[in-house]
Amino acid sequence: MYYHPESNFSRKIRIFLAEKNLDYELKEVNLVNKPPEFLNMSPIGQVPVFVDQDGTTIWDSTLIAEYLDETYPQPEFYPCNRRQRFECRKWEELADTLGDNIIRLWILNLTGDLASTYYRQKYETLINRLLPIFDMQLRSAKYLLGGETWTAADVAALSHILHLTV
Ligand SMILES: N[C@@H](CCC(=O)N[C@@H](CS)C(=O)NCC(=O)O)C(=O)O
Repeated sequence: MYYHPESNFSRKIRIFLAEKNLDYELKEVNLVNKPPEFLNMSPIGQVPVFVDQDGTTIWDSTLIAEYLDETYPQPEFYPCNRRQRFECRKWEELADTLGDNIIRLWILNLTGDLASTYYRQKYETLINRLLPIFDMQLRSAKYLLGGETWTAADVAALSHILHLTV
């Protein structure tokens, strides 16, 4: 898997790989100076990118997560039931939107761009709007879908929210 150690989206897939007990090799990508071979694999130019043993190459964490769950189903992270699966995808998407804004704010703080008040406010506003939605959902249940086990939605939320602490 092509990744970056400080990438929350890479963390999401590392959790999947670990939970599914799959052997894998990590290749760190220089995100400041992206190598051409990486850009050839990833049209979006972002980590994670997963390359399976047969050469199947997938970019975008949600596509990778779905591919892993279909190809290596144990344990399952997406419910089989259509309605439940949709709920799971909805919470995963919301978590990833939170993750997008957390990583953008993190990069902004890292680069210390003083002309960035507009973007800082934009990211902070969205983060502050989304966090209570997760908080509310988890007040009455241990997991986002309310069941007995975690799903892809919880893996995504955990990966991104953990980034707020680094
Ligand atoms: N939608 C993508 C987002 C991935 C993403 O934002 N990756 C960040 C690191 S956490 C990245 O590679 N940033 C480098 C860049 O955008 O140039 C996914 O789910 O994989």
